[in-house]
Amino acid sequence: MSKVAYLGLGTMGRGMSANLATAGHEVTVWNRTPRDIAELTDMGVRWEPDLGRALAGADYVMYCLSDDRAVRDVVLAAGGVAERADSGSVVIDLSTIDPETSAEEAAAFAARGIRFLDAPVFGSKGEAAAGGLWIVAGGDRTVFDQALDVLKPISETVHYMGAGGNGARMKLVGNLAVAAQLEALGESLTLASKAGLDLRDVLGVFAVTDFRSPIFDGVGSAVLEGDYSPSFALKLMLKDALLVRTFAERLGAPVPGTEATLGTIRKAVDAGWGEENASALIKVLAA
Ligand code: NA7
Repeated sequence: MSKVAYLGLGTMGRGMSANLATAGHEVTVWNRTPRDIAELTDMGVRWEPDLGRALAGADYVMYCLSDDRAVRDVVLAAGGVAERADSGSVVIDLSTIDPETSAEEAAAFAARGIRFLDAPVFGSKGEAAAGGLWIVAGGDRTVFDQALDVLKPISETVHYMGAGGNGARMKLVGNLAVAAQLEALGESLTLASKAGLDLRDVLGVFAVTDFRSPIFDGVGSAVLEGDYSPSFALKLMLKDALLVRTFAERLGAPVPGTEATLGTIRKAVDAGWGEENASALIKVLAA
């Protein structure tokens, strides 16, 4: 079993660190802000307030931080992970960030001979807690194969996408599809409601047809109950839609649907729903 330094105890980090400990790894967690980790200490997770001490002697350094800014602060800034991780560690970034930031990380670690994978995850709070995430990883194949020891305990599937950066690229490709589905669900339910259809019947049809989707099932029923408690915060979906747009612009790929969804997300965030679940964008369409 390995020694894991796990950085970032947000929604995703709590579930991931718990599952790593449950799998038998020796997990030390660090977070910028002190957190109550009583439920994790029961599983053997150790809290370390000092980043340098958390990194010392780790076989793996893993983190799932909010955004590019967080990765810059924790990893790339002076005194960050790229400077202080042990040269023998394997570093795994599970955050959803710009592939260009991921490339900066890869270069910073390569300069010190440290092995690095970009390995963002699909799934949100429930999948993180259940060890059922879907990981998309880029980097050296040998490093990937070795890292399965710590990737499997947190995931249902682990996909090797090829060269470094391809995990970050795949994640944005997938997030385009997630945002499109939420926009489609919101528009469909609003249209159905205005047409006088029973929305439970509508979801019943959505659940069995050839356009069915777990997102329509899970989010659809929560929306009917007015439940927007965050599994994946709307403010993070705004971050992701902006990343998709920048990524697509660089490549000259048209994303008019994402552009429209971005408008919906912005209105929802401006309405004060950024801390709610990403599905809160549907409230804009229903208004
Ligand atoms: P959360 O629950 O918002 O957690 C974010 C984590 O990132 C949390 O540990 C934060 O620490 C940390 N963070 C955020 N900004 C910073 C900075 N500037 N410096 C240090 N640490 C920071 O997000 P999720 O767990 O839902 O999502 C994480 C990623 O997975 C994200 O990319 C999603 O798109 C997918 P804090 O507690 O605020 O000190």
